Amino acid sequence: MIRDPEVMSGLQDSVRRFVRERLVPAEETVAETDAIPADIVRDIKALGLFGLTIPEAYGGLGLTMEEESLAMFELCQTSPAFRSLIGTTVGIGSQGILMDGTPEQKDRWLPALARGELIASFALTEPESGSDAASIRTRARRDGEHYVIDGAKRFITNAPEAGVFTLMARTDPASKGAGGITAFIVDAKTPGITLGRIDRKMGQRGAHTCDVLLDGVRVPAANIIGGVEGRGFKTAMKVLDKGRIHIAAVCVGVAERLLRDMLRYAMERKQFGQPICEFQLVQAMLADSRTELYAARTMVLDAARRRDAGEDVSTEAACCKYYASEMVGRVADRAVQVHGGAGYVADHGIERFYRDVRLFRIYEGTSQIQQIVIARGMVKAAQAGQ
Ligand code: COS
Repeated sequence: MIRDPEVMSGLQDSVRRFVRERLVPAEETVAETDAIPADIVRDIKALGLFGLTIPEAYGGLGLTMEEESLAMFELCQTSPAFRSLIGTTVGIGSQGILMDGTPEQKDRWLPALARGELIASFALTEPESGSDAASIRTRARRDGEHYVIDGAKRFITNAPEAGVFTLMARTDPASKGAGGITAFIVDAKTPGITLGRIDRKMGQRGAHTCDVLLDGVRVPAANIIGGVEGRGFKTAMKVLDKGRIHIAAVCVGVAERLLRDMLRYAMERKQFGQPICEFQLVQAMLADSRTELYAARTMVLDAARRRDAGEDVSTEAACCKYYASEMVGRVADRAVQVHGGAGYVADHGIERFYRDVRLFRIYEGTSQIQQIVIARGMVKAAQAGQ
């Protein structure tokens, strides 16, 4: 749903200009220094990008899913690290509070998140619990008006920058599955929290992940998202449903950029006396990429519109994440191929994107998890006679 086409197209224009004028020229610096320059972080805040999905009542832009997807199509036509800075606040880090939080929790946290003063991070994965999210071991034990949390979280995006965590912990040790899990809002400054060293990753330099270790971390009982124990797994799954459409939109944005670079190179580069875009085998790579990108873009917008209309899009969100993340992997591979030797050396940035996009098939649920979610959704719908 697009609420006001004129406002939306103004937002798309300003993000497009920002990407072209500020972010693309900084890509190399970010890759070399593994950091986003402070002046760019300041401009990202000033543009209101941290508040994209936080309702206007809390100082954000309150974008619908369709609007958010269109914004991501633009913002992600550059290194994914820039999106990652706002990604956990716009997406999985804040959405639990937004979807299931109490009015007091929303008042307390959302305005600072919308302004970018606080970065929110989503802490679900653990050393022994990745795809099997219901098996988390991090324990939260009630102690008067507090819970004491002990455990370890792994690969937590933006943990080094986070001011607050949406953190899933087991409050009922008797229940080994999803029902014993509770979602907490954890202030990152709480004593007992330590961070591991920043992970050295294959790509996405400038976006940081690390372990979050919790040792006797006292969190007020009032910080249980929604105030009720045992609902944390469902909160996390709902957050991921939305997050998967978001990541699919991110993949579409990055693929747009790669395809544009690929086409430009194919039109400029001459071999055998003519631009290589005249060769049918190169055309096949361009055409396959355009076709798959178009399909992914259309899927994302369809799922986003359905979600905005109030439909349960768990299955469609998984379809989008699965297809778009695999699609951008193929497009990046063809981009390297069309660039040939120039794609393999670091100068053109193509090999950097090739490494960057590999993550999309893994985080917020691997492709294999998306396949499981899709097939289960099909069976469930068939059983319900839909
Ligand atoms: N929305 C709301 N509730 C949901 C849900 C969703 N999308 N998906 C599952 N649930 C509910 C189920 O209805 C069930 O509730 P009841 O016990 O009341 O019936 C409960 O949650 C448990 O669901 P289920 O039995 O399907 O859980 P599983 O342990 O089988 O796990 C998968 C399901 C595999 C889909 C889940 O563990 C998953 O998504 N894993 C990947 C995690 C991930 O993406 N990690 C990335 C790290 S975060 S960047």
